[in-house]
Amino acid sequence: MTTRRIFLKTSALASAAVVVGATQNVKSENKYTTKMPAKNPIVVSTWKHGLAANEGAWKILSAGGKALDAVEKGVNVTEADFSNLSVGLGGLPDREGHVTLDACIMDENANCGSVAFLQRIKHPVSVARLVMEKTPHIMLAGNGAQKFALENGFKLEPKKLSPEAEKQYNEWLKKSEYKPKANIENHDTIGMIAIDATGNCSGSCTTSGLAYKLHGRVGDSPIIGASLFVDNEIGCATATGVGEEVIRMCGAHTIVELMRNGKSPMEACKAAVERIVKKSSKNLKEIQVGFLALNKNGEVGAFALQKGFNYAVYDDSGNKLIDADYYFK
Ligand code: SD4
Repeated sequence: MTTRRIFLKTSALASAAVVVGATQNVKSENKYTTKMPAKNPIVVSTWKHGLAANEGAWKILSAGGKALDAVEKGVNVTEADFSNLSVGLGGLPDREGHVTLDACIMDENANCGSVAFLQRIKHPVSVARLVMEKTPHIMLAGNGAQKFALENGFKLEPKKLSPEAEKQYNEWLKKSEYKPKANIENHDTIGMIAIDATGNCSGSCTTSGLAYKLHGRVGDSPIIGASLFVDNEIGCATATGVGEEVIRMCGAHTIVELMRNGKSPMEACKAAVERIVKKSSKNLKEIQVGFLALNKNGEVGAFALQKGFNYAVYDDSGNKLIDADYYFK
């Protein structure tokens, strides 16, 4: 009995030491890392359009609202922007001219929901939230996801490309060459992760996916553990870029596990990119993958394969866009 008690006491001390060690291990000196004391709320999201999305999320967070509501309403801003070429119905289509949407959401209790290959619905992330809240499932795809959305009050939007998407698609059709260009046509998925005033984490991700993909292709964005992962004890991570590379190494989940083992968000994102470089047999010089992570201390980190990835951070000092460090210099 006594031995068991001593054991429990020492293991409690040991885990406390690990937690302290993890905190001390966070290095914030790199110019690409945002230095922040433990504070919340905070919301961070991928790419420049993250600035507007963060505004939507901050309205909720600054009023004491839940991280889950913030990450849904925040990315709804991007989904509703018909001029955005890679999120929502204004996105570039697949090679047959269809816009097909992927999205997911995850909360502090590991509840999660997702939709894949969803067509003609304006807010896929909100459908994903309903999958999480109203069904015994996590993922719905294609016609079934659309049927579920319509049954739950979502409207079927017209089947039409945005003027800019149509123009670019018609241009693409002349050669019909499938070659994703880093940071240009394919890399603007929004992933958003947040901590609310009570210290709870949640995340969301939503996209029209890679432009000119095969009809039926689903990327990482609706896959929990690939584009998004939340562990309320540790923090959260999200991904953008060529989804095949992210799925292969369970990107967001890998990053959260690396943070659990003591890495700072920046170190974890960097290690995940290095793992892609080590394991992938593809020509990575021509594609982009970007990771973004937030730990429970409110520290943010990001890392990408190529120059050009940026992310927006909103905390009580305001909303700012930051360039991520990258692998191929
Ligand atoms: C996908 N990860 O469908 C998405 C695309 C993306 O920024 O992130 N674009 O593979």
